[in-house]
Amino acid sequence: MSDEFFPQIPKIQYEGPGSKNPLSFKHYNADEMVGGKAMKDHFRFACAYWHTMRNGLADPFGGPTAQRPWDDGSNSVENAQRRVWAMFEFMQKCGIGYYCFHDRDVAPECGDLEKSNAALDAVADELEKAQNETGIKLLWGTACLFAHERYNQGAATSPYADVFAYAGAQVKKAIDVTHRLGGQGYTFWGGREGYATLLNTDLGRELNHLARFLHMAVDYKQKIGFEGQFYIEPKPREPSTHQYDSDAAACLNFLREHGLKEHLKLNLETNHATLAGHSMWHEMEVAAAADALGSVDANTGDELIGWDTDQFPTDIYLTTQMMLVLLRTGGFTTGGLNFDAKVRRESFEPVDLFHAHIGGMDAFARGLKIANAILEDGRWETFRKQRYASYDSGIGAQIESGEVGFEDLEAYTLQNGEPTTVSGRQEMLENLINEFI
Ligand code: XUL
Ligand code: CO
Repeated sequence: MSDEFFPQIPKIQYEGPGSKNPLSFKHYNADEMVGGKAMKDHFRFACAYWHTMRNGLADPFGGPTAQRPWDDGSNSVENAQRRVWAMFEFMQKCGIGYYCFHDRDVAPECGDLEKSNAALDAVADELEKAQNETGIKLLWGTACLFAHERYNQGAATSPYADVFAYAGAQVKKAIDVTHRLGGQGYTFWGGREGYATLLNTDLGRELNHLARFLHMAVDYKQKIGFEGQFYIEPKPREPSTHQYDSDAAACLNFLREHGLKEHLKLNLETNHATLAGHSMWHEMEVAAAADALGSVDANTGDELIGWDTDQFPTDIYLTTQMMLVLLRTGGFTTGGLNFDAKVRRESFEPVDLFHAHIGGMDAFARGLKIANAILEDGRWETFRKQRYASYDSGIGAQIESGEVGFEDLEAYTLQNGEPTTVSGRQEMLENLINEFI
């Protein structure tokens, strides 16, 4: 294993809850079996290239602070290629098996598309070598359709057809590179696919353009035989005032309306759920109910700050809730837990990247163990099942199977009289969950 970029830092080991070593896992133990599956296979942890390698930690009030000694700050292909090895050394030392990238995180944008594509190919050569040497895999790739000034009014929803065309060409290349690197998925996050004001916006036309774009992507994927899963990532606002993929329900509606449902699953991000006024638990249940829970961008927001702070997840209630959904739905197939998260601007040293990822992985390990214990205990699941038991037989079963209509319900109720209900027992259930935390 290379020791060039983080020479002071050893490979992070599991030392158990009693360890006082901050550079160790207290709960995440990759090969430990929980509920019949190794921890690492439950989570499929991934590292986000854009935050870990490319985020200088600027905020709206001040410039970058991050110390990244391997990065000479230039836009050269050589610098981009060196970064690949820093990223892979970091992931190896953390024991993270997957990564995710945007085309423009890994390679520079070089003036024209041909040159940018050549730079991307040159960095992809290096990524391929690093993948082969380390066994680390690509969870998903994506294209940055929001940073360059051409995308100032969107990409697929830009009012300018030439911008749409440029975005299509860029995504074609990003899918090619993802395919070449054996990517298990490809994510569409509509960075500026929305509007700043309705005064200048033809909303219906923009939505149709977005659907055309995704259909083109599906056609291309099928043409080249890329078998990775496509994801769409909801987010309600920021940078736009309103983004069309505003939450899980809006995405599902859009996909169904445009005949795309079978081709895309959802990549849900915790901080985006918060911005949409939902809990992550809610978003995951919505996706799971539609059989569209694909992958997760694991982070958290600061509820006292109104923007996407992309912090590392450390809240055990959050990770427990997320793992309850994942365990109940059978877990990830193509997806995983991608730490779409950045260290604070104050945490500018390279070692902080380790503390952050260790904390996130340990928080999920605890969430997994707690969620598994809750499910094995069975009282919670039994309560929820029991609450709906009136639909298991009699009139309830007839309602679910579609055998009865309003006239039957009228006849039934005239005979049955006033229904009885029992308490929802919220407080009892809150106490039950706390037994395991
Ligand atoms: C932005 C965000 C993106 C996507 C990938 O808020 O989450 O990084 O995950 O484009
Ligand atoms: Co994200």
